Amino acid sequence: MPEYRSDRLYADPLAGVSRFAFDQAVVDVFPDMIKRSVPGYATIINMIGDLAERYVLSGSRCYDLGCSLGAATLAMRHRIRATDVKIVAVDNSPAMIERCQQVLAADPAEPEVELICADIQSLQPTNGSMAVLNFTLQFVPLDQRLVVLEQIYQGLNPGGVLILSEKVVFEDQVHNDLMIELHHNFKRANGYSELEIAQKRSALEQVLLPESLATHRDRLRAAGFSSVDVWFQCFNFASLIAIK
Ligand code: GEK
Repeated sequence: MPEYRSDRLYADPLAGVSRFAFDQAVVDVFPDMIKRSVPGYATIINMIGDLAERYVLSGSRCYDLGCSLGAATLAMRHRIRATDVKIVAVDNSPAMIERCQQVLAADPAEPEVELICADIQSLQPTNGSMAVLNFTLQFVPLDQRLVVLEQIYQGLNPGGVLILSEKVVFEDQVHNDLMIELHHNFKRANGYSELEIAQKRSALEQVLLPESLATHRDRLRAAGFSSVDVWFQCFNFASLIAIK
């Protein structure tokens, strides 16, 4: 299994903070980075497994869109009880895909996983019973997000489910500031310094574009989903379930 380092990417003062990218340096620290940065990440991954057991039907496909190192793929793979299922895992970062390939090769479980290095905007799912966008849509340009959700909706079978997890913003400014502060406290408690928090925040500006829960609910309904709501939230991180 690959070895991972702890995340110190923003620990030293940088002359200029460049735009955040999912490159080799991020891949090398990714499991530590996401666990220490996203409140509830482990719970969400576990629940993706629970939902896979419940929703994935025999003879269908599952999609992990923006799969990174395959955490959601593995959660689904280990919990699917249906037979003749294929998981399609997609990411547009070659460094992520290369490492994910190693992670999957070390995992002997069924079902089959097809790993694709591509932009999720160019992928048309088919015969899906479950799709996962676990903190991926937030990196897709705003004007492309509805098209991505429409493609997923088209590719799901009736009764199929989409899990959409996102960093979110709140319309009430006081509440929004409080959620940001509580998230920063979470990062401090996990060992990140003020400098690390500030430099990472600046790297993600213009790259990770969060929206409100109302915007996500409205867009999921506009894409066609009939049942849409939040099942998990911790501060400004939330996950929605949308059922076709
Ligand atoms: C997890 N889901 O561990 N097409 C394909 N991949 C993309 C695109 C795109 N347009 N934009 C971003 N990505 C994972 C965590 S991380 C979330 C997801 C985070 C990919 C990008 O390369 C990265 O691997 C992933 O989406 C986002 O459950 O780091 O905050």
